[in-house]
Amino acid sequence: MKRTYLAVWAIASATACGKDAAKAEPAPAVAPPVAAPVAPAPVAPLPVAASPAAALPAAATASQAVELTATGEHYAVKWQFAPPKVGELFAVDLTLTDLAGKPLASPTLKIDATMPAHGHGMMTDPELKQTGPTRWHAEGLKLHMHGAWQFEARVESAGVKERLTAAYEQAPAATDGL
Ligand SMILES: [Cu+2]
Repeated sequence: MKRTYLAVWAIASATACGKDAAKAEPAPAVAPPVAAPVAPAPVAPLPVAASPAAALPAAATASQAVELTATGEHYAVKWQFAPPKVGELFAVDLTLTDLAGKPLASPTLKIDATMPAHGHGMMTDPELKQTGPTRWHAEGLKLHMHGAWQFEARVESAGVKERLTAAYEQAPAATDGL
């Protein structure tokens, strides 16, 4: 009895496989139309890149954003952020271009903030994401002391490295000095 059932199952699965295989063959004929929707896909990144840029002016006007610029020999970096409070996490938006304002070829960007007079950096490790051809967004920065900070961007594109810095004076917290 068991053998009979096994045989039936075997035939059933063979038939099923055969049908699937038969269905799979006409599929290539359907494939060309599938390839067509793939072509428009590369267009999608453009609207995506445009939306963060479009969102920026609203955010900037909403909170009187600080804007720091650093121009080097090869690159220009702009930092924009709402004025942070001492010890509170904040986010920054960055714009990175060449000196003509154009996007870099496959750039890598790393950021940091330090207090050169004290020889220390931040106590957090910000998360940086590229959001457009010239745009980055970072979360998780924290200036844990008031005083002279230096925002640092390390850029590399096509083998050309540059470190760009911009000074920022962190205001004391309202409770400092009490
Ligand atoms: Cu310090």
